[in-house]
Amino acid sequence: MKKNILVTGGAGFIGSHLVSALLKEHRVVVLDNFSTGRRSNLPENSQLTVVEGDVSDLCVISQLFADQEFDYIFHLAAIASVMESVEQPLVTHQTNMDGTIYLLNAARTQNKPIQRFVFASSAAVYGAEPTLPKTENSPIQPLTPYAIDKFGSERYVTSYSQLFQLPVAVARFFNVYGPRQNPDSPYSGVLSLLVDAFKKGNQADRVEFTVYGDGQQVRDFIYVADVIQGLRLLAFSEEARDGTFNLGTGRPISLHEVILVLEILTKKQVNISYKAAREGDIPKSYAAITKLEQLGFQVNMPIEKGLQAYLEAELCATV
Ligand code: NAD
Ligand code: UD2
Repeated sequence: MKKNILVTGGAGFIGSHLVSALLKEHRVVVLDNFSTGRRSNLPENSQLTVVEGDVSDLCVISQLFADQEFDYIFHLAAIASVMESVEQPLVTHQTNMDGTIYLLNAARTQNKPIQRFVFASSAAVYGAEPTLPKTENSPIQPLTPYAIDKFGSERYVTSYSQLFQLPVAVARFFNVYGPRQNPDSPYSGVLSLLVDAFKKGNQADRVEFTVYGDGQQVRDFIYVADVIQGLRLLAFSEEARDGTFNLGTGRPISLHEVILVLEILTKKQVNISYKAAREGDIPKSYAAITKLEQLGFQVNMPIEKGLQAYLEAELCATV
């Protein structure tokens, strides 16, 4: 049966992929203030309603829930830039934490019982603590206002399940990549910057790129379609109820190795300029995903396949 599903931040990079997937079976309402999201990320679809509004505006949330009730909520709206949270902690806190509380409260007080409230958290909650791989029980060490608000929100989400029996699930995203990721800031995801460099250097044999540090830093890059697979499991499987899950691939790869894969796929060379490692850069981060796998998750898009799909979407004619 068709469900009515709210996706906050649904016009953004990850949200828009989720919306397209959900629309195959359900009605979807997107709440987005279009600060980084774009209308053009969303499909034309009679089952989709787009509400322009701010999750940190209590009047917006109250009106939205007065107008209709939801079966599921995916809460992805956030100021996703860590740098912005460092520069403007008060403003980002309003979206990244107050917005979560407003939504949780609206979810618990609507008449119809919510079937799942899924919250988009981040591997940033693990901070620089070196234990690897990161399991959901690894030490938490949030180092920035962004990470602190993500962890605070997580705690609110899980406390709403304990105090009010709201069915919830928390997803800790690792490094997500794929089409529609915005490469416009120097702090955008490294793969969006790399693919953008290939786009710009399209006609040349060599592509220019700056690596901060020695290129040996390790990440767990997960293709956006696999993130959507994980989010659906967190919402629709009974076993995910009230759990916290890493959403990664469990397959670490260094920046140098990723660049090599891109060179092989595009048959172009990257001319790397090295600069000092960014302050606070984490040398290695990757997920243990046993918990997610127990829900039936499989990595469908390992890095070679994911990068190929990403390049095809962004550079279509040239790859
Ligand atoms: P994004 O910036 O593309 O998406 C965020 C969306 O939220 C945008 O559409 C934006 O317009 C909207 N938004 C921001 N503030 C809002 C507000 N106050 N009210 C309503 N809408 C608002 O970023 P993304 O990469 O798609 O991130 C989605 C979620 O995943 C975020 O919560 C982010 O923190 C989390 N996350 C992303 C990554 C990643 O690798 N991309 C990693 C960890 C966590
Ligand atoms: C990710 C998140 C960040 C925060 C952090 C917590 C993204 C985009 N960033 O940062 O929000 O949650 O995890 O751990 O999801 N790099 C280069 N050249 C560039 C850009 C980046 O060498 O032009 C390096 C960068 O220094 C880092 C690596 O590439 O070592 C990955 O960078 P990133 O910003 O994509 O992701 P990360 O893990 O640092």
